[in-house]
Amino acid sequence: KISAMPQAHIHFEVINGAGLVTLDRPKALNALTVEMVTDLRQVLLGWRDDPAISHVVIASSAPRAFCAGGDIRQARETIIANGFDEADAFFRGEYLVDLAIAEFGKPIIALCDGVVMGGGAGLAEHCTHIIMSETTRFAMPETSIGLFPDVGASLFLGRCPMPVARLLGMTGYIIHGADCMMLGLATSMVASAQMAELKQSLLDCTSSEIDHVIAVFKMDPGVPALNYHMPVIKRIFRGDATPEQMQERAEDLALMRPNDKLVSHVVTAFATRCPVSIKLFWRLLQMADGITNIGEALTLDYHLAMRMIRRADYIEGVRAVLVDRDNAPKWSPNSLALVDKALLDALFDEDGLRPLC
Ligand code: QUE
Repeated sequence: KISAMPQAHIHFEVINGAGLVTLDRPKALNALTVEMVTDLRQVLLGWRDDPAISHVVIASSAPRAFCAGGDIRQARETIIANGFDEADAFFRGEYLVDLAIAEFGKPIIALCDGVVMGGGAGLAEHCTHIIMSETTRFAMPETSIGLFPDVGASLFLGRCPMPVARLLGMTGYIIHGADCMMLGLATSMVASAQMAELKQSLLDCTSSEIDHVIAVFKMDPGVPALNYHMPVIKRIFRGDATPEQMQERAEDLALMRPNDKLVSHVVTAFATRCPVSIKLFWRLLQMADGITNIGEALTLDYHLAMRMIRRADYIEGVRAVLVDRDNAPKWSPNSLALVDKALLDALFDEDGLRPLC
């Protein structure tokens, strides 16, 4: 019924005993609307309790993108037009889908060709099988729009080495499939040209055959580019330095290594991304050891998101990146040093924390 709706941006099929989810909003790189996440959760809850469904495949109709994130432009517009209720519901809906994936109880396989960013990483990272390819571009870019890496990133980035987690979450650095394999953010690599055939084989197999099917298609991920950069990543992000000190370390390194693309990315990120977002995620990673399950992680994300979308930085960040595309946001406060402990304490204050479900 849902997939028969005109213009639906997500489709559901049952093929043999397997469920197939197809993200189909290619012009927006499958950015998730409130309708898409609501439908996806309803279908997953039904399939979870349906003994005829043995496993699920989540794929995209377009090889360019698995999913670029949540439709934060739509969320911004509903805030401006109607206040915060719809935006709160959108973020809650997105996190409830992530929870439904994490708690599905049967294998869920994400076929992650192309862009896997923000909310797209949320869909993929809670699956039991995360298949990437040589075209995969993975990132958590939210610090550029006044938000923060959410969708359970305190868990899946929290499992990465701390300097790498900080690089990815605080600066939105883009990594590839081989890097994701090294970091445990992907479980297998398959050539992009083979992805359609893999999908068909996964729909034709039983759940006990999944690992064998993937093994037949898998390719050598190759050398992760991040390996080469690791000494510099550690020099900038290791230890108990403050974000201001990390920014200073990056600027010092840039003088000695003017052609190092990673260092210049980090310098630019600290200079241009939302200072509150950067410090919030730095604090969230400090807490990550104490966050032990996905429900806790997503409840905290929901709480933080409701606080963050009420700040002017969110409206301004989405304006600069997705609406006017001038990439010149005016943040308030506009430097890391001005984001003091009291400001962060207020964002994390658990008074008024509403459980996700
Ligand atoms: C940070 C984000 C997102 C982003 C850019 C950021 C995000 C998202 C999109 C996006 C991309 C292409 C589209 C679209 C949205 O961009 O979550 O509608 O066509 O969905 O810097 O978090």
